[in-house]
Amino acid sequence: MIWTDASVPISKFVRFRGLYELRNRWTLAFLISLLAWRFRSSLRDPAARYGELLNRHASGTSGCRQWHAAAVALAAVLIAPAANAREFRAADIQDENYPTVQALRIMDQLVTRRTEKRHSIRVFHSRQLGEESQTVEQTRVGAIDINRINVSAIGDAAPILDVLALPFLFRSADHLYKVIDGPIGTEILGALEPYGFVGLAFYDSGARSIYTARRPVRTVDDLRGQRIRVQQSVQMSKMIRSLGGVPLTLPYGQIGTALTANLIDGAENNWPSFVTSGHFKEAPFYAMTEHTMGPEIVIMSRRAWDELTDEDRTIFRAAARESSRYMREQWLSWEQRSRAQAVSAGVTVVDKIDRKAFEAATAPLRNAMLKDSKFAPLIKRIEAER
Ligand code: GTR
Repeated sequence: MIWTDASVPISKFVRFRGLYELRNRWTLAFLISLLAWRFRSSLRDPAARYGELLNRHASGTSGCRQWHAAAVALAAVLIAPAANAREFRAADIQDENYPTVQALRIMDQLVTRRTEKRHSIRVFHSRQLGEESQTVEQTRVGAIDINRINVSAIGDAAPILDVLALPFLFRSADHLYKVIDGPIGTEILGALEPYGFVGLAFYDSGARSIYTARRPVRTVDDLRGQRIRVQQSVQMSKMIRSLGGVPLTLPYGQIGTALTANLIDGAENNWPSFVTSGHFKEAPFYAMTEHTMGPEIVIMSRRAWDELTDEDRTIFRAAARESSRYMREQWLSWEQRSRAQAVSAGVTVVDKIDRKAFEAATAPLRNAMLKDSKFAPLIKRIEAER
């Protein structure tokens, strides 16, 4: 389906915003007529005005003060929107046409339209603002306003997100959607403030699988000793170790070179990342381990959030959520197309995998997290979701 602006439902707050603007315009009109009236009456009869001013001064209600107050109020009305108006910087390490980047652009369109161009979002893709480990930090300190990032890549900074990236937590895409679209998802988004972020929405990321350069992975044993690149994430490193592999933390942008230079034997990712990054050319064995379905998340820096009015916050949140619907419409066909492209380029897909064996080997990660009283109830609620 093609996403058009027209297909975005006009929500109540847009109508409310219209009223608010109208009210502002009436205030402005009132203040201007007040000033005009004062100006005209002083022109009409300067002597009488002078006498009136003296009287008012004596009675403590100076006309000058009224003039001043009116002028200040007018300036406030005129200047306030301009001072708030702002271009927000959004980071996404994926390429220009990747669905997450397109979704951020949709978010920009919605924000721009609904704030009547007071705010907009400039999307920096392809690691223009750095790799994810850097953009997380920059978002925390407020140098980046919005960040689209994978939950694993921010899990060290906001451990609650590691729950969503636990191996074999989700039984299916539907299970994942139920969780992230429902109250649990809203709760997790709302729980990021203590870590310095504001969660706006989740985007799809499909399932991640392991791909290798020299020998295919069919069983857990096949991973023994293979050097597998992982995101900057303690949990992902532990996961590869639990499977007998050797985890190597590398930025996304360096995987291609590391594969070519034989510094790593493989990596793990979803179909669209495997293909758009070109890794399929260096690592032609894709094993459908589907070990995690950790989604992408759109976060905002606390600093940028604090600058927004309540009304604008509602606009940003709704825009992020609506852009995620767009993203989901794209995702399935992106997965299918990417897989087809890889296969036609000669990639071997290992889809007969004993996933139970992978699940058993990685179970200690889940069990360790279950011992943490902060996360145990959340994990159990996610698992119980039907
Ligand atoms: C992708 C994800 C990126 C990044 C990357 C990686 O699936 O969209 O945000 O985390 O994986 O493996 O570094």
